[in-house]
Amino acid sequence: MMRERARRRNTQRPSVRRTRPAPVRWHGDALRGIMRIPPTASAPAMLRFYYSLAPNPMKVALFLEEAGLAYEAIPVDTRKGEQHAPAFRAINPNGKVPAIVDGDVAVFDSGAILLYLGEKTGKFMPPATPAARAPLLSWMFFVASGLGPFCGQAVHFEKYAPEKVPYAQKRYLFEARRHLSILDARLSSRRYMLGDDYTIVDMNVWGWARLAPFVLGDEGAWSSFPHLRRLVDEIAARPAAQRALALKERHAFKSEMDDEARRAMFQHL
Ligand SMILES: N[C@@H](CCC(=O)N[C@@H](CS)C(=O)NCC(=O)O)C(=O)O
Repeated sequence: MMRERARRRNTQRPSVRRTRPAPVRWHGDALRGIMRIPPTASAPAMLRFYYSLAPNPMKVALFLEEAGLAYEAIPVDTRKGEQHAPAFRAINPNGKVPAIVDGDVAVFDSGAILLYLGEKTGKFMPPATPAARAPLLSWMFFVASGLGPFCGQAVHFEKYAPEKVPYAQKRYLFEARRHLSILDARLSSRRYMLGDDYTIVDMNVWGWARLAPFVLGDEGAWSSFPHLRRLVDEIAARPAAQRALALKERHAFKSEMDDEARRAMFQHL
């Protein structure tokens, strides 16, 4: 009887051979990386992080490293136009990095990813009270709608626009500087953007703020933003920031801003 039961157990429960998904590593191109890797119960798919070395992906790299999350970094070479691959557009219809795929969930836009990961892990977040969420959301959107776009356009008109447009140069440099000044003023009376604790807002700020001299085309720019500089330097000294920046050793992104790169990144040309 017992032997019969054991026989039935063995035949009724076919053994499932769980194979570990073969992770796509650094050598893959964007399309290889974008392919879905089916999760198994024993080995859930690793979070996939689509990145380049630009400021917005670097903030997300910082969070992933700070939180100690396992992730698979998949380079998207925007100067080769890989951001327009249909498989990548399915993840980020906006065709820009960063983006992540976490199980069945895709998230794009650096601020949204920071909020998503912060809420999911509970790390680097202020208390979930209206009073604490108000400055969190205000500063997250300040970076997303102000600091990021104005710094980006300042760099574009200074360094990449095919013609010099003095009015645009002046306006974007002015606005980039103005946004950096607002951050500096905020940090003059508190250690971090939200007070005593290091949060996703500081990571969000770090993405562009660490490049202030480059954005403003002014080597001496830090003298105008001593408090912001203190924050940027403090973050730069963190092991997680060093690991995030070390992503540059992992993949050789195209460096030339040639016709192919311009066609990929400045589609209005
Ligand atoms: N609002 C987006 C902006 C993303 C963005 O502009 N990404 C740049 C790199 S920092 C990019 O992918 N550029 C390639 C392109 O525009 O084609 C975010 O914060 O993630």
